[in-house]
Amino acid sequence: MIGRELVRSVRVFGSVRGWRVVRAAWRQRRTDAWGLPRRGPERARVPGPVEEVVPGPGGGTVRFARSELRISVSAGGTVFWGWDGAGPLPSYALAGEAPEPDPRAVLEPDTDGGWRVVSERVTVAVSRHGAVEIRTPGGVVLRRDPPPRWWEPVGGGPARWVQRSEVPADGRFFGLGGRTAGPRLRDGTYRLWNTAPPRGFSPGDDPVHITMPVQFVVSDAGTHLAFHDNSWDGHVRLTEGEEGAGSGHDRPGIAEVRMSGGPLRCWVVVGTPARVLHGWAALTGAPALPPSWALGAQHARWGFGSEREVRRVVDGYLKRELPLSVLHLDIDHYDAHQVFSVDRERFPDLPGLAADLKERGVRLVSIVDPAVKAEPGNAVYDGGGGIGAFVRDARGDEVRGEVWPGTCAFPDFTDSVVREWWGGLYEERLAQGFSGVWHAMNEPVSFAPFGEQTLPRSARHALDGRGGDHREAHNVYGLTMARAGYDGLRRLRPEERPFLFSRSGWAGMQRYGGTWSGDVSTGWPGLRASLSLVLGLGLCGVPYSGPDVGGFDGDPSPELFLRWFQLGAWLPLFRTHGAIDAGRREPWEFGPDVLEHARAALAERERLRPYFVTLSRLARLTGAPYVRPVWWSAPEDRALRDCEDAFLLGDSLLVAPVLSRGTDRRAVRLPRGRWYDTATGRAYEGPGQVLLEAPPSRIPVLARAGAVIPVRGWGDGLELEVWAPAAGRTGGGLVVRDTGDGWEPAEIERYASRLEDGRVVVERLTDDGVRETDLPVRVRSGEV
Ligand code: MIG
Repeated sequence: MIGRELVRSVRVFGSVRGWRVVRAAWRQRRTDAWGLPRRGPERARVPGPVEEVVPGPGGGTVRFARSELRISVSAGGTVFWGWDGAGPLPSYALAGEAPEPDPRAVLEPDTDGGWRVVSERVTVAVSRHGAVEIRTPGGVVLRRDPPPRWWEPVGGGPARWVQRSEVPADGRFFGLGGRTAGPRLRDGTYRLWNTAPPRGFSPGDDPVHITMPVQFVVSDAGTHLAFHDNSWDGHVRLTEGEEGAGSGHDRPGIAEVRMSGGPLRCWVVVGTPARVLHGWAALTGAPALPPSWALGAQHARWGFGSEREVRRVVDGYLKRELPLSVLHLDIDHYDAHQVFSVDRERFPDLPGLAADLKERGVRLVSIVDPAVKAEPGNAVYDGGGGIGAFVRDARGDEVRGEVWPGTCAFPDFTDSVVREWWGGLYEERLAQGFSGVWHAMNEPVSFAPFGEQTLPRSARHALDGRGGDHREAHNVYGLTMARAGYDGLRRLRPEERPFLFSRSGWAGMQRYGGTWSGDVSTGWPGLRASLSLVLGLGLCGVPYSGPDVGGFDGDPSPELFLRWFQLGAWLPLFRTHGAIDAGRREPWEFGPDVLEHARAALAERERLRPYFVTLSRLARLTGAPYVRPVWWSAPEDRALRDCEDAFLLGDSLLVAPVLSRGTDRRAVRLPRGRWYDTATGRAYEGPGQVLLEAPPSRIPVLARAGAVIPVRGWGDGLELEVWAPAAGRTGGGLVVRDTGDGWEPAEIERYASRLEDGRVVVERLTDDGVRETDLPVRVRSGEV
């Protein structure tokens, strides 16, 4: 087995590198054999019977014979519980301190010798053996966790644990970070270990770059999010429930979380989807607000190879009058693949190029990989070495890996001193004229033909003063690198909001920026996977993401490219990308028809830029993702929970991309209410399914009756597009105007629409009442 892998790796990485990566893989194995304790005999433990209860803020502590459970319900209704005395901190997920406990929430006796905490939004009940139930104020059970179980190594060391949870039989699971086979997570086991698949990935490849122990559960009884705050390697096994299973009894849905170490603690947020995301953002941080230019069209490629080629591509867009907002430079613009360097032969004057492009409305963004070539004389390596920045093994030697530059060292971003040093290095990127950064390879990756393509598990990390190893630090590597980059950019260029997106990450990563699909493979399944990732990440609090339009590898057919482009145009990060040996990704390379249809998609994206600006602001203010599952505002509609091929963009639009070949019409499942096909103006009534035309020129997009949508109108001015409310109904929409790329606070404007004698009227709602709008209004639907 290993033999065959070896031969393949030599072929894949080329012979010199091939043997080097083989050596690296052996080295990793040896490091771990030495640095990790062997698994010896273990002792199992359960909490045992309740013995004592100590009231505390927001709840208190319930002592069992062999463990204790801390419970605290916050003023906003967010629940925390932690076993073995675990509290909310330290945590890489939380934005700051734990939320204030609800002063009125106290532990009180429940039936059967148990205890409960009753608060306005949620009740937590603890049985006398340590089962925990989350109930709605009406008493309906949203989640029931039987007592957990630990396995402790007899010789000491981290305990493994398992926590089962039961959810209502009709419940559906979502989330767990970015999953390729979602958004609805079918029965199966999902690993919690950020992983770069060795080749491009497709639906079902699991795990990929961003895993999170975040479950989003939708059921008739209500919606909730459960977060096991623990970054160790683990698995979540999901089994959907069944109503009336067996002798007419419901079989609950089951989520079983198994962790290889780390605290057993959990946050639960309940309420409508909007409320859950709001609570989640309050806990883990508001999403970073991308600069406005990052909401425009973006083009990337691994292997532009030279300034000339960059100019050729940008000219290609501009001379065809195709809008382009951002161009990305990949690792091939580095000097010999070394981060924070430039190949001056191919890019002799990057600042000049950047200034030129900026003048033409195109920003430059740079890839930043974490691995640093371990070679004295390399300035970054020398600088990092001087402060002990690089990850070491258990013997104290710097850990080495193989990445693009060759033999590399890895900064330990779980050390605040290292973060500060690394953030300072972005000064070089800014001096080269870059406007933003794109983090990759930060799972982190170290090439290896066998074993895992990452650091040894025994590698030591600072973990911000606590000390620990890669088993705990691995999943937060990308998150802490993002923090370093974001904080660095803020310090270095305080007047402009940082633009950063990161391939790997963890719960809370939205504080520093967004993400993208990673190397999604070119093909119809990859197209589907890319939508799944965006939806799942949005429900985990990361609203800004998008795929490699066209797929990462190979050559998309013109049809596939076009359908990917048409999907991408409606996603927050709209970026074409491809590997160094992949085919073209410029819209004009696929023939005149594709070019015309791509032009239409680009034009529509530009027209909707004010709506995207509004959605980005709302995401920051409320935690709601721009891209939402169709059940977002109607989670009680069960058919919607199973609809995975369409999404809501904000409150107003429903987008139904074409995800399969040879399609010119498709079924679209509508939430309740009236919806207009934006292309034909025809009205449809939901709930239910309709068949819509999806010619090559466009994908179906529907507008909610009554919607008021900010768009770019005549002369690029802001304009309100309004879709007539259904008779007897009203509508509305929110608008946040673009205040540029700085930190100016923005105001939410509220608009209402109604019918008056069959005429559509739009008004602005303010604190002092209703006002006429000062914005031009365009009514888009004649059907009333
Ligand atoms: O091993 O930098 O996901 O976007 O083009 C592949 C080269 C390395 C992976 C990134 C991809 C990027 C590529 N990188």
